[in-house]
Amino acid sequence: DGQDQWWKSAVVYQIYPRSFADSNGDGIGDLPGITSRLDHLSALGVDVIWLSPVYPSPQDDNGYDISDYQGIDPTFGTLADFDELLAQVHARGMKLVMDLVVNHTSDEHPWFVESRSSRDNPKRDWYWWRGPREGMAAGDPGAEPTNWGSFFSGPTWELDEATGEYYLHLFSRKQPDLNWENPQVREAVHAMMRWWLDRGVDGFRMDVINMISKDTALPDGHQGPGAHHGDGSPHFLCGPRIHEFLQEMHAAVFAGRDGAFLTVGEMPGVTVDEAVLFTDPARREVDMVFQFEHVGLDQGDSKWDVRPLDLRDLKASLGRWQAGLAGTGWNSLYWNNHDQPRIVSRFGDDGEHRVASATMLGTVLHLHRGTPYVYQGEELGMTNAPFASIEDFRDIESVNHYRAWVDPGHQSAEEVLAALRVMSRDNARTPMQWDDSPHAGFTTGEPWIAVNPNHATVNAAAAVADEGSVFHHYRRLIELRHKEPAVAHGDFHMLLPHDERVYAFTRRLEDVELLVLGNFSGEDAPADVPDDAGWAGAELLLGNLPDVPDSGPIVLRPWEARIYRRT
Ligand code: ISL
Ligand code: CA
Repeated sequence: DGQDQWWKSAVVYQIYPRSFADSNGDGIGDLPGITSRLDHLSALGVDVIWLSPVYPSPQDDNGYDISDYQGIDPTFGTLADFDELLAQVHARGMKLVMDLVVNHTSDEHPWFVESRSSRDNPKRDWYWWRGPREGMAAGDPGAEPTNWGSFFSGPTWELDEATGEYYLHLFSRKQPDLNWENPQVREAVHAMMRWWLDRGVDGFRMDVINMISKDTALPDGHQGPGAHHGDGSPHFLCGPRIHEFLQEMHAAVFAGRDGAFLTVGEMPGVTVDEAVLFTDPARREVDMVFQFEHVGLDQGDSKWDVRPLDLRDLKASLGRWQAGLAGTGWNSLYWNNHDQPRIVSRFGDDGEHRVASATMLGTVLHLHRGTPYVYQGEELGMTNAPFASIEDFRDIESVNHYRAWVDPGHQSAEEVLAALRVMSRDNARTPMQWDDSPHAGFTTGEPWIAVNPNHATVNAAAAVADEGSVFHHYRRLIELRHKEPAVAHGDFHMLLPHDERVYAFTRRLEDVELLVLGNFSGEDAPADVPDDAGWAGAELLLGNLPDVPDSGPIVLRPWEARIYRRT
């Protein structure tokens, strides 16, 4: 029944190295900085660390543009620093998972430098090169081979003047897409993965891995009225050979290797049905996927079209994923990562009810069926950043979006800034708040991006010293997953799908039943679940507010969460 799969009762902690801890005062986090802070993670109790990219990189997209897969960027340290970090992680009984970014490389990777050097270079076919659209000349407006828009604004094609052809880049122009149709590309990636496993790493988080198989005909995408570009995603998301490529990777990299590994595929736009296929253990593709449906519910046509969350949509979405992967497959659970705004600012209340709402959100998430991911600072209830002007932003996505909309006058600077303040990825990338000292204990130098001024009160030192903090609540949630098998392995049953304020569900494993309740509002809310008075007398495993009455009916206070257990 899958209980042998160790990652089902594990919790993963994501480190964004640039913003975690700086050891040498250059204002940028690094590997020795991480090593120096591992006791924080041991105290929290996490099982696995996922490290965002630390490889040599021009840092156009903060390391998601890799120029050497088998090294460490000098900004972050050396391979010796890496080996030391890995040894220290293992010494604490944790595992380390690397970020695998192989949909694209940097344009400064030697493979691409060769590929662009001439049309008949042996590596030409390692990337997607195409001539201009039929009947047009290279460089003509609209001559790009397809009408696709890049994730980071502008077209997905860049003209290489020297050879007169365009190359494909779904992300920035410094992130050319690898051509996975070419078997040499696949073999090179597999060899690189084996090299890291030989070094001792425990698995991979696979960046946009459902984009590696494209429709080789490269058709145009649908272009709505007023849109600057077409939507190419139907032609590159979960493309025709994606399952073949992942099965081949598993066979070439993991099969027959001793060890307990974790693989997670980051898959924007993946459907429940596709996710079942990706995570069916019998198919040997990946252990779990990262899906994005629930973090798109407060967005309209684009992520910059910000809308309020309707809690019923969140329950419908997460509930559908729980049901869809109940029999076969496995969920990842997350509110935050380095691409998402802070959850307490997004679905909670980062003012008066910061601690209550952060702990409620953590409770609801961690009690779903799946492997929870904690993003650095989430365990402190870190909030979005008070960015004043575009000069405060660093993220290529945010800066490009601003230029693409404000410069030509499509929107005012204030309109664009209002959306950036809510949705920009930089909200997640402000430095980790270790203490209340001037740069939050992150660096002794000038931080590469501003520290959130609320570090005076929101910081790890204060949280660890306070039993009522977000940190200790997350620690208890992680401990609960380790101790109570129903959390990892129980069935999931959603309650109150139409309630606009209360999130409620049960988990059941054999004769153990858990009831999980969360109030997503700043008002008292009755939890109108079947037998609530009976539940009120059951064992309260964990709550986020003091003085919980032990008789019903159950009325949740603002942002209150409770977990009951009965047999
Ligand atoms: O945040 C996004 C833009 O709105 C997402 O579309 C994001 O780009 C997507 O989830 C893929 O993310 C991953 O690949 C990107 C990188 O910029 C992200 O940081 C990474 O998590 C390209 O490598
Ligand atoms: Ca540094």
